[in-house]
Amino acid sequence: MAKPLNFMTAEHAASYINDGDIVGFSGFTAAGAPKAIPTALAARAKLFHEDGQPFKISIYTGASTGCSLDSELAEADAIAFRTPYQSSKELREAINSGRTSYVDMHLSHLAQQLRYSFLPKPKFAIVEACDVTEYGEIVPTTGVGISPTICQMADYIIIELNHHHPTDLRGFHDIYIPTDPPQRRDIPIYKVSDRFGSLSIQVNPQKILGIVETDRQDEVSAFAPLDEVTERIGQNVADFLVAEINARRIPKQFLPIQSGVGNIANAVLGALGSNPNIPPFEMFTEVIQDAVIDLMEKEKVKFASGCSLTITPEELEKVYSNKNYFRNKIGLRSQEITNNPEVIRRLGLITINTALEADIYGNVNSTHVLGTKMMNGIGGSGDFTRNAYLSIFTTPSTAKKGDISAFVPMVSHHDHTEHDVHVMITEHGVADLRGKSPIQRAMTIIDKCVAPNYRQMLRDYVNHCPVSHTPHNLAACFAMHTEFIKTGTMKNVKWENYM
Ligand code: 0RQ
Repeated sequence: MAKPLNFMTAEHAASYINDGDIVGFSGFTAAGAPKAIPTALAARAKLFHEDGQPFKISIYTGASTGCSLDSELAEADAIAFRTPYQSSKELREAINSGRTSYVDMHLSHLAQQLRYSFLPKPKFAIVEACDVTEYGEIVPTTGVGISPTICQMADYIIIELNHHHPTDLRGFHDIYIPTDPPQRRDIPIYKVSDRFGSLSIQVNPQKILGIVETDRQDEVSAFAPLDEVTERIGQNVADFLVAEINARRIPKQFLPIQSGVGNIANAVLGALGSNPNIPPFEMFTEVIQDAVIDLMEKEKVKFASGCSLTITPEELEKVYSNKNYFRNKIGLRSQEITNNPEVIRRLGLITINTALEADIYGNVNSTHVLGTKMMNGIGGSGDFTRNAYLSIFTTPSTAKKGDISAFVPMVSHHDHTEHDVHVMITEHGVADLRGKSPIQRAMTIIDKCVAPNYRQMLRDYVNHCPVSHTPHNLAACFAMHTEFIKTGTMKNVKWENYM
């Protein structure tokens, strides 16, 4: 039965939410994340705190969000619990100081784990939409994330109807919630561009508590210009993939690409796009970022399936001024589908993600600085890497002006294991780890990827270790980390002090 739309202010909407409530928000990255209600909620939390009263909520989202959500609520000390991913400085601080409990999850897992009751269900779903009807039809904006599932599970839904996004964004989305086991069937995506879901999220209109009208652009920031290191990494990835096509390990028509977010991913896409030996390709990815739109205009990217259009306002303007062209080239789906292992394995993805730190045997840490401090989270990198046709990790060979080597004897936290990582690429070169034993992987990584001034140090580590399948000295394997904590640099490690 239809329910008339009940318009209200953001403050009024926020007033329904109380200390201890669980709220699921739409969006994936800053794209499609609510803005007005979280800001009003942060103000509400501050008022409670000034009055000496507790006010903290639990938050589920697709991934990271914009600053109005994670940063403002973290600043107001209003987040008790957060999952599955974040990238906000303020929230990172709250997590690492123990004020916010954080569960770092594979992004494909969250929606189904909510439906399985592995986590408590959200009381509220706050969802940004470009259109909503009195019959409960919600058309998301630029990010889908976990919106279909939180709308299904929440007791109440509040809509931020954002007029910045045209209502004819309808047609970009492909919404589908898989049936849960034991009834689950295959997800019928056999080509990247296959669509099989609905154009909107259908909910019981009685659950829609209210509509808050806004006109705000997504809080997506621009990329830093390419520097020499990111450019070299991009080039090395492109050259490696061309060599793989020539060696016929990648079919000549190429395979779909997944690439992470950030400056390196942008450089990699730029390099793939400008390389004449890489044929026009498709993307089956999470985040569709600026470079993808440029490559679509040049007909180098034929189709992109993703969870969000995380693009700067200038790029979004291009899409909106040519919607009919882009509607046939972009499919926005929930992260349960974009990151689905079944589909990733079937389509044969080339996955390209970034390591924070890697070890000489090919294990990757994407999340924890010095093994303890959370940076962002694993995001979708695990979903894609484990199921890839060909998994690549990129990283600059050093951080903090060379005082940190990205390559160490043993990673201080494990996100992606040696079993999943096929290729490692830095500005210095490409370490192809396929079919290599641990010691062969170590020698390849040291020779091809490690910064020249750390190569002998890492060779010495291996040579000082007792012969074994994976040579390690447990007293010394974190010496580079320990030395950095003590002295501010990894450059002067002396193994004899540790072994
Ligand atoms: O810190 O800015 O204070 O100097 O870490 O490093 O090189 O700017 O790299 O922004 O591309 O992020 C892995 C975090 C890389 C990201 C990670 C310091 C370094 C700097 C950031 P400063 P860079 P990026 C799909 C895929 C996981 C999720 C994922 C990430 C800061 O790519 O979160 O892949 N990935 N999702 O100085 C200590 C080291 C360090 C170090 C770098 N070894 N030790 N600090 N830094 N290496 C997307 C989604 O899932 C949504």
